[in-house]
Amino acid sequence: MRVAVVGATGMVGNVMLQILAERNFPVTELIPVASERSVGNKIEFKGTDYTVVGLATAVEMKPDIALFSAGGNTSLEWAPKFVEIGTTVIDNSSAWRMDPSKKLIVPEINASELTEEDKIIANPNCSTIQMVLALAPLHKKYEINRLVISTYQSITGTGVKAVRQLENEANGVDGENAYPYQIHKNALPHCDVFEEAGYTKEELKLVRETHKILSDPSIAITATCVRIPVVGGHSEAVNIEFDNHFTVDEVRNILSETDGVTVQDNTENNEYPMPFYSEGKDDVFVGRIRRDLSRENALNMFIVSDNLRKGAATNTIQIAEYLVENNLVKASVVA
Ligand code: 2RA
Repeated sequence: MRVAVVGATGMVGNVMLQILAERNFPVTELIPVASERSVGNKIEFKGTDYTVVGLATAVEMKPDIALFSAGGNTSLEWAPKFVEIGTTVIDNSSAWRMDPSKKLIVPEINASELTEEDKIIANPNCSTIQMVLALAPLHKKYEINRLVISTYQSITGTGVKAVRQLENEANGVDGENAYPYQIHKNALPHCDVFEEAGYTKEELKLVRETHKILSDPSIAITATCVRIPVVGGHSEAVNIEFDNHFTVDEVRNILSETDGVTVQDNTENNEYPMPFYSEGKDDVFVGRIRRDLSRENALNMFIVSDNLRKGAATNTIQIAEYLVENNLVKASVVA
C-alpha cells in the first residue's frame, strides 16, 4: 500500500507513524505530508528515511490511502483532491463527521457499514470514540435514553504548543505563547470554541457524533468538557439512563467481553482507570461501575483512554486495516 500521512509532523501524525509500524500495516511506500516549512525534512519509518512533501506533491504521488490529521480546513480543501485521483481518505478532523454522505466509524461498532464507495471516511473525536466503544453494547442490550457526561481531557488534545506551555508553566518558564489559564495547576472548562447555547464545540461533538455512531438521535445527551493538566489520556464520568432493567454484574460482564474494552473495577483494591496508566495503550478502560441510586435504570461509570491512540491514530489505522482486509481499497503497489 502506498500510504500518505497528512500532518505527519504533528502529535497525532507522529503516533500514526508509530502505530503503522507497530501493527505492521502493509505500507510499501510512505508519503509523509506536512506544511511547506517542513518540506524536505526526513522522517524515519521502519528503518527507511522518507522525505516530507507538500500536499500538491502528495496528490501527484497517487497514494492508495491518505490518513489525515491536519485540521478541518486542510481536509475540506485537499481530501477531495486525493479522492479525485483514486485515494481513500480517513480524516481525523471534524470537517466531514456530520456530513450525511460520510461514514463516522469506530471499527468495533460500525465498520460493517463501509463499502468501496466510501472514499472519505471520518474518524470520530477522541472523547466520543472512547465513550461509544463502552456504550454501544449496553445500548444494544438495555437501550440508552439519556447520557450526562463530564470529561477531564488531557492537554495533548490541544496540541504540542499546549503541552510545551504546560511544561514551561510547571518549570516556571513563561513560554512565548503563555497559555493564559495557568493550565499546569488548573481545570479549564473550555475545550475548543464556544458555539450555541453556551456549549463548546467539543461538548456538541459528543452529542452529535454519539447520535450518528449509535444511529439513535433520540438519546438525550448533555456534556461538560474540561481540560486538565495530564498527558496520558482523556477521562470521562458518564451517567447513563436506560429504558430497561439491568444488573451491575451483567454490565461488567458485557463490558469485559467487548473488544477493545478493559474493565478495571475493584474499589476494594483501589483499582479504577486513570490516564497515567492508559498512556501508550489502545484499550478503553472502564471502572467505577455502579448503580445511580437516585434514579431507576441508571448507572455511573468512569471511562479512560489514550486520546492520541484509540482516540485518534489507532482508530484511524484500524479503519484502514478493515478496508484492506475486506478488499475495499486496492493496492497500486504490491509488496
Ligand atoms: C481535544 N478532542 O481534546 C479534542 C481535539 N483533539 O482538544
